[in-house]
Amino acid sequence: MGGLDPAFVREKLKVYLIAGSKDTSSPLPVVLNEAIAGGITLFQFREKGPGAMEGQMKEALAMQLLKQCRNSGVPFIVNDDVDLALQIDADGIHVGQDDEDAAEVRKKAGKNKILGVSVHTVEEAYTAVEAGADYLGAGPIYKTGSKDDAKKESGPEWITEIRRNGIDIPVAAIGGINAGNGKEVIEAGADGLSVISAITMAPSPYQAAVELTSLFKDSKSR
Ligand code: 3NM
Repeated sequence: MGGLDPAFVREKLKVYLIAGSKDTSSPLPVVLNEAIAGGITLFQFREKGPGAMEGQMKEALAMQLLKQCRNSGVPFIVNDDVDLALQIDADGIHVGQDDEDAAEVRKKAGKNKILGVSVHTVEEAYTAVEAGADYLGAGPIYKTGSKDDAKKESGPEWITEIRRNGIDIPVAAIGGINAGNGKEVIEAGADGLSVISAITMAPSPYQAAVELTSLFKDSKSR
């Protein structure tokens, strides 16, 4: 188990925006501001893929986004860059299976940072829990255009399978999720919906965030 109160983490996972500078057509800080106004509960800075920023440019953008999140009480997670996360004192770190080992990240980050781990098999899920993950990222639930090396989509059944195996730590579902299909994902047992394109590519990121938020108002969340 991770270091944080699972009830706190569960609350924060609900509408979880993930984005880097290449995921938006308007500047990312503008999209983030709209998404925050629309009610997102968590943000992950995922600066990856062709043309991604590095070094000082990446750090400067991270600092700017962190400030926006801090001003509005939205925790700020860094994807796969432990040094950056520690340097800017982010609220958490998310790692995939090909990134730094989660147990190592937990050691470096201490107990008080949120640690998320992407999992695609039940075994990976058990290992992530052992390593001290606060939440699991489970996907891709539906087909995604936002990750070049994404695995084949699993459907909401992947969430059901995690729960059936007795894993009850907070789970954020990811991959092709939007306001139209999010409800069935919550009903399958997900605590939160992680999205890139549903917000970053929406004509109104604000409206998209509002619609995702509203799914939790009439769904029975755990
Ligand atoms: N991780 P969208 S799928 C970043 O399966 C990421 O672990 C995935 O983007 C996984 O909401 C994915 O636009 C991309 O489909 C999600």
